[in-house]
Amino acid sequence: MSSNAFGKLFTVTTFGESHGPAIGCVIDGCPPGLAIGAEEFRHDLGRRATGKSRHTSQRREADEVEILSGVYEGKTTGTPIALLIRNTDQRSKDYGDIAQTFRPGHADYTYWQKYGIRDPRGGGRSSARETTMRVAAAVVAKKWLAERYGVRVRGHLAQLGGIVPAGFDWAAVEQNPFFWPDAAQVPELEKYMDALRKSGDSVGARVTVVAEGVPPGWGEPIYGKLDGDLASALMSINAVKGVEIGDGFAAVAQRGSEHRDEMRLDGFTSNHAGGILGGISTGQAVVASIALKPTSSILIPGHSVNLAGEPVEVVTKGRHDPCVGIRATPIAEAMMALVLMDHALRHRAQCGDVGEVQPRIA
Ligand code: EPS
Repeated sequence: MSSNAFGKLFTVTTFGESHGPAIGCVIDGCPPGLAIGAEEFRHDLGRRATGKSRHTSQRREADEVEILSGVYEGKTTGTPIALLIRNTDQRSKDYGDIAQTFRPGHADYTYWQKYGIRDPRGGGRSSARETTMRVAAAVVAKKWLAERYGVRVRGHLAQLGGIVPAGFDWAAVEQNPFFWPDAAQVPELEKYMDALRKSGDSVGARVTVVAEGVPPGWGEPIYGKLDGDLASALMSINAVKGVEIGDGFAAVAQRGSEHRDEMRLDGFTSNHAGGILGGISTGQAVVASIALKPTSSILIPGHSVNLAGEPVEVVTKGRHDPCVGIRATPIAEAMMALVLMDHALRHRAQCGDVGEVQPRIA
């Protein structure tokens, strides 16, 4: 099995390598009649792209989407939607040394062990470049979810290294290159990132993603749980080492009386569950967080071995992200939207006739 596809009714298959001629995806199962144009991909792809600030990789890709199929006269036809983005700013000579060795903490080693061959240029298939197509596919999912159900998916950086938001304002998130919810802290983040870059090191981050407007009932027991599928989708993002739904690991230290979300007819009084109970949405906001590791492509020398089996010291040069979490907010949103879209269609297929059941918590 190769596992480059996911989803059951709304499926997304991605293909391509970081330094190959192009990357792309095929979306299958999209309902017909959704208006979509190539220009609609620009906003989210721009939010995710490299080179937008000095704090990310300086590779400059146009990330212009070509719609190859599945759309006729501006509307989806129900047939597979193929999207293509051509790579234009590869600098493969940066990877000359890496071709002969393995970056400590990178998939270089595990791809080699698995396949016995690898495309080292730009990290090949293991590169975060692949996430471009997840974000592109999710533009379709986000639009359908918003139009059909009023669902809104948005995210923010929730921790950068040791720094946590002092305040919270959704309006601030799109106004700075970090997706940070407290505008007053942006100078502190810039100073931190400048010093980090100068040191040649990298740092981890936490991203939180929230979907509002999800109706109750999406998700399936037992092996198709909404939180299970979300965890799998979010964990599939490059560099993710942890996923939390709602209170996540904080639940370990909580009492039942604290953790439960009490119910009144006019609403739940809290949302420790992150909008999911028994693998099925409650109608509250679906909330998930991811932990992203510090990137392994750093200038600090580290011990490794080369293809000849000799000990070597590795220093990774090139245009790398000192904190990949800075660009991960649109990617986390994308995976949340793709999972929700799949579950919306799955719920409609089996339980579309059930309708609204009373009592419903507002
Ligand atoms: C990446 C390494 C860099 C990043 C790349 C992700 O690639 P390169 O060395 O070719 O510049 O620029 O990110 C993107 C190109 C992108 O679009 O996200 C890695 O190792 O994951």
